[in-house]
Amino acid sequence: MSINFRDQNLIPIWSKVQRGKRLSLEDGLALYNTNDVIALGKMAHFVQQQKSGDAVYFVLNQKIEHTNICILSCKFCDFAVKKGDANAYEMTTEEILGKLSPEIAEVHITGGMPADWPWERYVDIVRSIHEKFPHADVKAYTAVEIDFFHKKFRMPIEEVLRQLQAAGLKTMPGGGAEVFSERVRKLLFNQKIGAKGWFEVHKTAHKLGIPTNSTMLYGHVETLEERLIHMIKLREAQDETGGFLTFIPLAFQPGDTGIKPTNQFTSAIDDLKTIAISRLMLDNFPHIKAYWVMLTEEVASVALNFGADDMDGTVGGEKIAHDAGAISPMKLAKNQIIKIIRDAGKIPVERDVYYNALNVYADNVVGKIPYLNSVPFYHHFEKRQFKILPIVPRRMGLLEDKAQIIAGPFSLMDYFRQEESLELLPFCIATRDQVKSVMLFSKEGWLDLNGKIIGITDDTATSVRLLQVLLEKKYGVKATLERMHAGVNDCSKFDAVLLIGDEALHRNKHGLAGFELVFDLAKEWYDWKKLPFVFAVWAMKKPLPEKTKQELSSLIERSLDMSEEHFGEIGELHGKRIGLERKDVEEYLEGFSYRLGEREREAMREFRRLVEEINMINVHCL
Ligand code: V47
Repeated sequence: MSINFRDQNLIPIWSKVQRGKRLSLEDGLALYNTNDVIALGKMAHFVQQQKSGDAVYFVLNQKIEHTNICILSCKFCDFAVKKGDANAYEMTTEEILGKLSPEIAEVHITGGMPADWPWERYVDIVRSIHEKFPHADVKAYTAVEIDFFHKKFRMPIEEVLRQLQAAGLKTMPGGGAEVFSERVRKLLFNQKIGAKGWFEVHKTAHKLGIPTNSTMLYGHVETLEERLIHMIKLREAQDETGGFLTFIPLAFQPGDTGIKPTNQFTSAIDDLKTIAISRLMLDNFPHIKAYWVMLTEEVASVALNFGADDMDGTVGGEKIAHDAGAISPMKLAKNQIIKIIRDAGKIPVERDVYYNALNVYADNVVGKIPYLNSVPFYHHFEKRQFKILPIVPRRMGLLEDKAQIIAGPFSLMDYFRQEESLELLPFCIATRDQVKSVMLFSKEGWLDLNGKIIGITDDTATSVRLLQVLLEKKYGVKATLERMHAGVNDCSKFDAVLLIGDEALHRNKHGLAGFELVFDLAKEWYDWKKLPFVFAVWAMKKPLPEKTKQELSSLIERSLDMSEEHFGEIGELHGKRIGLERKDVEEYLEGFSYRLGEREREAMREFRRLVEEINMINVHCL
């Protein structure tokens, strides 16, 4: 991709971005100081496309702000009041449940911190929602609230989180981060936890398998340098835990806070720069959210081509921003969100709290397995009328069942299940002998796994069956398999863990603490059968016009041909995020066969026979 730069200072930064190199604080400042906003947006859009293809996510969600009574008095907040205030309110659990409906997929809970609520009341809110609306994932309580519970109820942070997790808490929102600057904290929120406390809560949550979000409140008294330091601190924490799902820049709503004498909102240029710069700085964050409630619908729409791949959701019941004068509508209907995303040229993807795609609302969607081993299919792919949706293998199969995807490298098991409605293209993801990215990390040898519990990544449809075949047919062992959720998990409770894709590749090189033994499933298969293993095959929905099939095949063929000459270039761009050198990537990609030949077909037949023997051919989940 080429960009016409008006600001020459951006050229060395673009060169870094294209080579997957990290940006520094100085780079960030150069980006904030540029007037070449279009070039900045294009750079961010390049990274956005690498991470999310054409997808923009949204969720059907409801905000619950259970009370506005708060013992703190943060200067930027127009929402909080003191007990006895005429506007003070406290919701009962029944009132909260009354705000929800069965189609809601995410309940976002955050509120004031009153002096007199007992601990059980907070747990009861989470438990009641989880029990009454099991399909609604609970995203509850900011780090500030968790820290408040820890101090008020004299429980370690870990215990607070464990109890909430047991009640049904799935993820945590990113609020309360404000700006990680002691200077700003003393000026605006001196009673609140600072960076140290905020990170302690989030890292503890990640350790327990609770993914979290992150925010930055900008546009008040902070400097540009403080914003960038904030992003760099988040990036470092993400390197450590990998537990953050998204970053949400929150544009300050001045309201009656009196912080800004002229009560100005942030400008659209500042908002778009902040979205784009966060996409470029936070190279290890999967998502950047354009929170339309604070940005306005118009700025959020443009942000979808400036680095943001996430629009939050319908957001019923929001008060924090609206009490501070936000001019966005109180609730954005689903169809309006879909229209905004489509008009931006993107695929509207309805998601759950973990960013699993539940439904897509676009035509001509082609799936992309978001792992390094699939890059050769897409690195030089010219999209034409197709739109690209990165999606893990099992979820791709689920969308294929709903006919929401027209083609993709389907997991072999999904191809077996759906064979009638699919037509094979001559491409696959198959290993020759080893794979390095479908790995069982174990505390025990194979034979000792009998009767043990194995954690299974949520991503897999085929590797899990290969594992079952190996356990039962090669080793004569039966274990209990338990699905993990997307994002960080607490693996310590399992005897072994099956990981696939880039996470497995990373762990294969750097280890998974507590799991001494590492087994490569393709190697186990090869040593046993002397056959390659086919993990995925390209297929297209029947009946699609012959012309579409021809076009797709030739676009894939062309990308493969060009990529096979340039595995080193792919290594340069993608290696660092997985912790691999350029030569590791070259070696890894050379281990795959991307074209479906006779050996691969034979391997498919043999695997199918074994899966049928263990009676698992049509079983969807565990
Ligand atoms: O922590 C308070 C901010 C946050 C104002 O995790 C204000 O998905 C602007 O964190 N102007 C709460 N912001 C909201 C929040 C959030 C929102 C959307 C999604 C997610 C998520 C999290 O709102 C507070 C504070 O930083 N805030 N007052 C104001 N006047």
